[in-house]
Amino acid sequence: MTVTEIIPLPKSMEASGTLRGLRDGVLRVRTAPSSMIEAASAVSSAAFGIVIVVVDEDADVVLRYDDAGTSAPTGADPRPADRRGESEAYRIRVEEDGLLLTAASGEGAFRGLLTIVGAVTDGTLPALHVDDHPDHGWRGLSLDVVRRWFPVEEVTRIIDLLAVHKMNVLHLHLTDSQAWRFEVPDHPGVAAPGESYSLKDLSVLEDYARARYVTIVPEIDVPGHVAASLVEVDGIEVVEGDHPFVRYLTWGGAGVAGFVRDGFAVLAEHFASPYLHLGGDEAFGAPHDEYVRFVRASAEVIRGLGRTPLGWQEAVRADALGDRDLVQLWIAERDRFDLDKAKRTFPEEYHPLLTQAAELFALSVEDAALIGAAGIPTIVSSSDPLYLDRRTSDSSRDRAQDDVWARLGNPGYDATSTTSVLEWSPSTQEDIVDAGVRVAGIEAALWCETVRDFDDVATLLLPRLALIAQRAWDESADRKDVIAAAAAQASVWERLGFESYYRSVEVFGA
Ligand code: TNX
Repeated sequence: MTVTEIIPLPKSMEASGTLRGLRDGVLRVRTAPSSMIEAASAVSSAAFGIVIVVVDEDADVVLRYDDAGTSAPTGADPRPADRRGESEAYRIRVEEDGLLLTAASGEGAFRGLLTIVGAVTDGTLPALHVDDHPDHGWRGLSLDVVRRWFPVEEVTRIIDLLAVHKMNVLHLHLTDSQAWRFEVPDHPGVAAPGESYSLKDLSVLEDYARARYVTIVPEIDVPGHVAASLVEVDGIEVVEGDHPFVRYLTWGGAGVAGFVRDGFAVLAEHFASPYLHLGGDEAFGAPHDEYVRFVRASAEVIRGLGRTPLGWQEAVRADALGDRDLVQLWIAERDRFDLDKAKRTFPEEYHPLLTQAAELFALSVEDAALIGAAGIPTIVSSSDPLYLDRRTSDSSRDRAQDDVWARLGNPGYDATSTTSVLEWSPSTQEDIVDAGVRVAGIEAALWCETVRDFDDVATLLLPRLALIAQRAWDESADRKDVIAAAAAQASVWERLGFESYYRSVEVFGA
């Protein structure tokens, strides 16, 4: 019997027949009661319809892990630099009449339990023999909650999906030109009315994610990407560039430094993440010295809060990040700015902005070398193939869905096939290899300029996110097995509320 219905596929997994049937769809685990089991049960019921309970005898699974019953999840520290996933390692063996799951930590035990419930077939537990741990300690998704508003309930659904696919970072892009999405108490006018997270919401999200070993890494995107969101907000000075769409902040601007400090302080208070993201991308129009000053000052604010700064790749040009910080590489070679194409894609009124963008993007060619030379641990988010707002080039087996790309997805990117990520890894990306970049992890990104509803979210996310989860966990898995495992997840995605996943012919067949 082969089990192929889990994604990411474990590093090593064999199933020698069936072990026993689950009684009443419940998985009985012998271990000390802990909040880890409660969270694993919540994810398992939502995704697989299997409840996990703690029993004293006659268990299906005997669970041993170092901090059994004592430590609550700390919020997975997706510790990046050079640390592989030791703390997430787990193994499964057949023993007496049940399975023995051993793990180095609650986190590893959580991953192992999800492997077990994922492997249950027709209510029957297979005789599993598994040795598993991830290649990358940071396996993330960046979610743009600005261009489209995501209520708390939708974010928690996405957190469950991440947990099922053993991903451990949800990067929340909380501010952008269109809106500011969280409450900052001293600046009451800033948060978008009715469509922003209250302080309580932030805590709800943090607790939910943390229980599931997902770290929320929150971002304030400054000094660019502030076009409309901060204009006319209680005394925050926004500089108007030489085009109406070009606006940016300067550190010396009235009210700016205090506001940015207050914003990061709120995030530090509500999120346990060791990392806070300062944005720093596409600061169109900002003079270089102002940009440098801003990024350095923001990084200092974050350090002052006892956290580690992380910025988009442009931030490296400010010489503000070092080998104890993190940087996020996103501009893939094939997406380097094509001014002529952009001018054809966007209306004339945007052209002056596009020219400024082209100048800034021209600098991106050097970023990987700067990052490599500075030894900054790097989260790889290459727009090709990790940007999920890219349209897919393969068709859907559901004819009606074929038309979706007429409106969904970023028109500036060339389409690529759903499974192209299976041919990609940071170790095949030339600029990373040539510059000797220290890879700290992998993060997909969902930008939402064209997203209307949650069905659109599902279409863009899946099945690609599952394939990315596999690459981040173990890139040596066999391509055919990975595709089969992804196809077998459809019922899980439906249960979790992602019914509109893309029926890619490459994954589901014609
Ligand atoms: C670039 S990625 C952006 C986003 C857009 C995205 C569209 C990044 C750091 N900035 O603001 O939404 O492209 O794919």
